[in-house]
Amino acid sequence: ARFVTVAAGQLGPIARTETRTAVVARLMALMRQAHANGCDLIVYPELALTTFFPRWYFEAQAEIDHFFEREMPGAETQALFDLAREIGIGFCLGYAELTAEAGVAHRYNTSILVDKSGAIVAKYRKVHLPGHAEHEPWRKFQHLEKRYFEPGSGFGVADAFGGVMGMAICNDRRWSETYRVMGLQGVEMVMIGYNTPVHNPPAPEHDDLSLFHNHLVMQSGAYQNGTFVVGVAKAGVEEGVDHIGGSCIIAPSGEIIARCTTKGDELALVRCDLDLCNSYKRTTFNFDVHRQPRAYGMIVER
Ligand code: ING
Repeated sequence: ARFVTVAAGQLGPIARTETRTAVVARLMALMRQAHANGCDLIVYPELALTTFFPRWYFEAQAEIDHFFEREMPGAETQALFDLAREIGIGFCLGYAELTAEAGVAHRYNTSILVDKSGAIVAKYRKVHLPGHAEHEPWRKFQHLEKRYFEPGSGFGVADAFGGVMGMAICNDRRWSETYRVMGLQGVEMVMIGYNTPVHNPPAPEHDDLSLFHNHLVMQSGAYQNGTFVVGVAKAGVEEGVDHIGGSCIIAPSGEIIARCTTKGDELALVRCDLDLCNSYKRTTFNFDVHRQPRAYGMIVER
């Protein structure tokens, strides 16, 4: 057995005016509770330090950049890293990353994995940016991720917590390729934060199915790749927009083995035996024995 006791650290709404310091205090409270319950690792939502700002159209880049982190850890987030190291727990954190590459500014919807020593052992930048790039006033609220972020380059895995760990962010979880690319790298636990409005303006007829679709895609991703999946919501009515909860921990069987039932700050936790992945990776989803890549070419054509 290779046990990793993991917590889904679900967050309720973050107000636009809420300071990073106040949010970090909420994250630290969940981290302490997770540690008190024997957790090795806590997974936080996507963009966990601020309100989900892509719901608004901003003209001024300076106003947009208020929501971004220029360094990680920074002044307000250092306390979270210090607590993690002090009590010996790792974490996965989503945030808006502003970085300079060869003197050019780049902005990503980012997630990092931090180990029990407080070291960043993996960084992932969201590949599937949903929504739209221009202001669309017909919508009750905007979804301007295509405007505010650049897409990341791909899905990697990291050796940490005694297993093979992977990350994805929100809309990524709806695309089967997300899990398969990590599955081909032997992933045993995929950590996915999300901010998902109940209402999807382009397809309101899907609204009643938003929780079902949330679980459907993560359960299938888990089963089809023999991996645990941890899905963690920023939930509740945030600046007037209702977001689903449904944070959960899913076994390689595809079964939901723990879930949150509120739409506030809440923990769900499971002692996961990563060896259970082999029951699927060595049989039904033994890729080397059963996959037929020569038949799949269309998937990677432009
Ligand atoms: N949010 C939503 C998500 O993929 C969405 C956007 C909702 C797309 C419903 C399609 C349908 O969960 C983010 N942040 O990706």
